[in-house]
Amino acid sequence: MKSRVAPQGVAEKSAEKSEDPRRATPVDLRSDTVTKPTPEMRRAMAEAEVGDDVYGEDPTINRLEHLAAEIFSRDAAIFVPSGTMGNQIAIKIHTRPGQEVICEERAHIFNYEMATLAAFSGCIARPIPAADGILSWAEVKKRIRPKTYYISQTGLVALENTHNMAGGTVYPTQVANEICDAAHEAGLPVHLDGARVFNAAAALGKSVAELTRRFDSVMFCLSKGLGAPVGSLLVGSRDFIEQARVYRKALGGGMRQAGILAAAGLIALERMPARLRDDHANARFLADGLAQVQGIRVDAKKVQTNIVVFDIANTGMNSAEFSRRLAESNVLANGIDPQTMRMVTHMDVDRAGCERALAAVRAICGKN
Ligand code: TLP
Repeated sequence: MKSRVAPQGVAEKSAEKSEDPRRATPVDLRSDTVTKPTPEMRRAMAEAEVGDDVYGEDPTINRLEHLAAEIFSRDAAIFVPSGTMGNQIAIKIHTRPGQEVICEERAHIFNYEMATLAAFSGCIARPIPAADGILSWAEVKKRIRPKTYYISQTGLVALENTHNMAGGTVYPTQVANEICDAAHEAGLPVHLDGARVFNAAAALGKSVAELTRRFDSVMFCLSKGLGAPVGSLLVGSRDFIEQARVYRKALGGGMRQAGILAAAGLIALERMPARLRDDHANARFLADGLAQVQGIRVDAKKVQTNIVVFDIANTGMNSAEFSRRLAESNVLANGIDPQTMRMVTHMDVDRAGCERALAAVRAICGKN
């Protein structure tokens, strides 16, 4: 493989018929973070009105924050450079050092945020295993620590919707609402890692406001399925967002003429939610195809959004080998453990790209 990076316009180019897959344009299914800004985004970035956002003077950032607050029916929002920073600022605000954060055991905040909840907030995670990554109040309740002075105390419940490593699974709104209401009754705030909450909304045919109304704070990403090059937002009450400004600065996330980024973010937020169903249909197409391949186990019916997680234990390959052999056909996908692979669809992979990915999988699994 010459390059690990997908060039711009993969979607159009992958449709071109190529005789030799080793010379074809990469089909990059490693993540929906790999998308390149659209020409419209690039134009908007070049022409963005900017100012110093640490002084609150960047008009494009201000527009993006207002739009995000409006879409989520909240008081306020703050632009942050990454989903990780948004989640960790929220954890910092909601907790005190020495507390526990309840989350599902495959949660991003627990596994992929460099233990920042310990390093920055002084907390530990209280992870709970849950089928398809979807917690219930009954399970959460059991992990809330008794209010005894010599027992570490629960400070926060954090959910993830869609749940990335469980395969892009979606919280039924009622289940999430029940957790929020009951946690509040128990005196606990609830944060949503909604990196892909627009995918959840598209899958359920509901608005993100409806899905997230009962959460105390929500982080969502512009740079995943929505296709922006950089950025996430944290939304919540005015007081919460004022505190978030302090911690964003403390973490080095106070950017200056960041309107250049927000300009692409505005296009992501205004235009891209409407096309997420295409990614979901492509993911289901991939899952249906993968389910037919000998040695692969995947329940295609569970693929609701843009992520396909599948078991390769019976292919005789581990995930490193599987990825390496796919890459020889210019199909990129990563393992999440030695026997599990993940493929993520996005705006730079079209149906023809998915067909190519399936053909490459069939070829390495010895079936055509
Ligand atoms: N997820 C990335 C990797 O870090 C695993 C990916 O390729 O899917 N919450 C969730 C649910 C996420 O999936 C991610 C990124 C984040 C937070 C963090 O976002 P960034 O990468 O912007 O810090």
